[in-house]
Amino acid sequence: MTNSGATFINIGERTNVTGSAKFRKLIEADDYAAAVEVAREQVENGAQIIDVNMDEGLLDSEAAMVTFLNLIAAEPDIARVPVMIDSSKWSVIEAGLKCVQGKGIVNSISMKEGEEPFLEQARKVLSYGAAVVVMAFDEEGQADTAERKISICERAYKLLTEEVCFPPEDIIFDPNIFAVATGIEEHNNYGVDFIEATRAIKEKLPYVHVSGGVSNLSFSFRGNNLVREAMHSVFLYHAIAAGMDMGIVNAGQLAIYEDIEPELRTRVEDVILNRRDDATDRLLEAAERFKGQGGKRKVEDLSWREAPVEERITHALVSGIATFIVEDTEEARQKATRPLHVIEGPLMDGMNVVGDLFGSGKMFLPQVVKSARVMKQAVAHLMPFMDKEKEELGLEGARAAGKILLATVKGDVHDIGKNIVGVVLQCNNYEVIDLGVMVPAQKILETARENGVDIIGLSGLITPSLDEMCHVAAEMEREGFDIPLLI
Ligand code: B12
Repeated sequence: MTNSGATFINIGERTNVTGSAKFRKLIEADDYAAAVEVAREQVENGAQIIDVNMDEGLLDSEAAMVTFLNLIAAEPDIARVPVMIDSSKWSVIEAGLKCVQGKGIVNSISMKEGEEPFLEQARKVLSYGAAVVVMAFDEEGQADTAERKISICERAYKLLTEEVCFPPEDIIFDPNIFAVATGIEEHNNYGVDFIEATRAIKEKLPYVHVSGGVSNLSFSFRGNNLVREAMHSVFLYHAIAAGMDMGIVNAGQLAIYEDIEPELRTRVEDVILNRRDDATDRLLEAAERFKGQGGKRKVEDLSWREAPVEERITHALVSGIATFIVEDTEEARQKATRPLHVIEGPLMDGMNVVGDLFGSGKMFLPQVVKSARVMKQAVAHLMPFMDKEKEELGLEGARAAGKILLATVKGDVHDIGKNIVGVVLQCNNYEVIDLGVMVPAQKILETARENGVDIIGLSGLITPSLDEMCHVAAEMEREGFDIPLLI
């Protein structure tokens, strides 16, 4: 079974006291208001699950877990994503399970202490209705080879589904991502072991998911963010293709696969796929040269500014760089006959590149969130020019050509296209009522009736939205609407 980048789920790792010094200090200082902001920022930047870990010796971890979970439950922007309750202490997990809203995920249980405690914990997780991360860990220790990872997961699957009746779709296996390029020969195959185990687990164990903590992989390159980001992206590219469904990642720290300097990418790939004996040495040598270029690299390397404006716009969208987007959009506008042509031309072309990279696993959701923000800035710059054009055409103040209701259907958050359609319609003298995103059918129909609209226009880009659109159409028919539906 294969996966694509677009369905990969990013688990935010910043609300973890063991992984983030900033978050730890906030919790230790009892500054929960600021700690909640860390969670919000994670979600805004594309995390679809947040991992919460309070395992710190000096903390009352149970109390901290409960306080934090209760606080984020009261924040709609954060509470819309599931929480992964992460602890090595069962008492902390259970404290979290008692107060988490919606369906939680326990991270993690394993057969480290044998089958009985494993089954007992699994029964409790099930009684709380949560999903569970199962580490590939047994009485002998953590699984390192592909064979051991697969056999432990098979054993755990059998126990969970047969002894506990645990729903297999709620099982998330973590087959352990270990550090590669450590200089120890036995570690060289760790990347391949994870990828191969993932492939086998997804083939052999129906309905389960596979996850992992990605930053472990690049542990040997601490301090060299450029190399670490490249390693994470290359690894995810291959692991996702093998069926990895989700991962704990630092959403802000992922390189775009295609953007990685080709020599570095080859050397990283040699290490991750264990393609040559001297792979580690060659990466270490390259890492020295690439050292210090991490993080700020994309902003500092301005060679892309020399390219024609259309390419610059694509680059800005793909890399999520907002710095020059207004300037570039303006340049493109001056070249174009109509402001709308900038949207239909370079901006749409750029978003299509983003879509292709996203679809093929070479770009990840947090990066697409940034692209969407850049796109919105560009469109916002063009808006006043489109209004002006309307004025010049003498449409301002004229009687509206018609009233149209626009909405992105329930379950779908994509709104860039809908907003553009709204702008175009307004430019053509339609009065537009825009209900935003995730709009239920009933709200659409009520608003349409109250406002006596002439047309309903629905937007939505994910496959389930088609069904939702059919549902709206059926409801329109049932309620006796006879106006056109535009999709
Ligand atoms: C940007 C983007 C996002 C952003 C959206 C930000 C925002 N505020 O809109 C974010 C990062 C949030 C996002 C999230 C997701 N996305 Co997305 N996303 C995209 C991307 C890259 C570009 C979409 C876009 O804005 N294009 C530019 C606009 C201008 O074009 P457009 O939307 O097609 O609109 C034009 C026409 O369609 C038409 N139109 C649009 N609406 C209407 C309405 C009417 C009435 C009319 C007449 C015309 C019309 O006119 C517009 C102008 O020409 C596409 C890939 C792609 N190439 O489409 C994936 C894509 C749509 N996303 C995809 C997926 C899978 C997701 C996620 C499920 C990922 C995830 N794992 O969580 C989530 C979905 C969350 C949800 N529940 O909706 C898939 C959908 C696959 C599928 N078949 O289901 C795509 C196709 C990527 C891919 N190749 O796999 N995404």
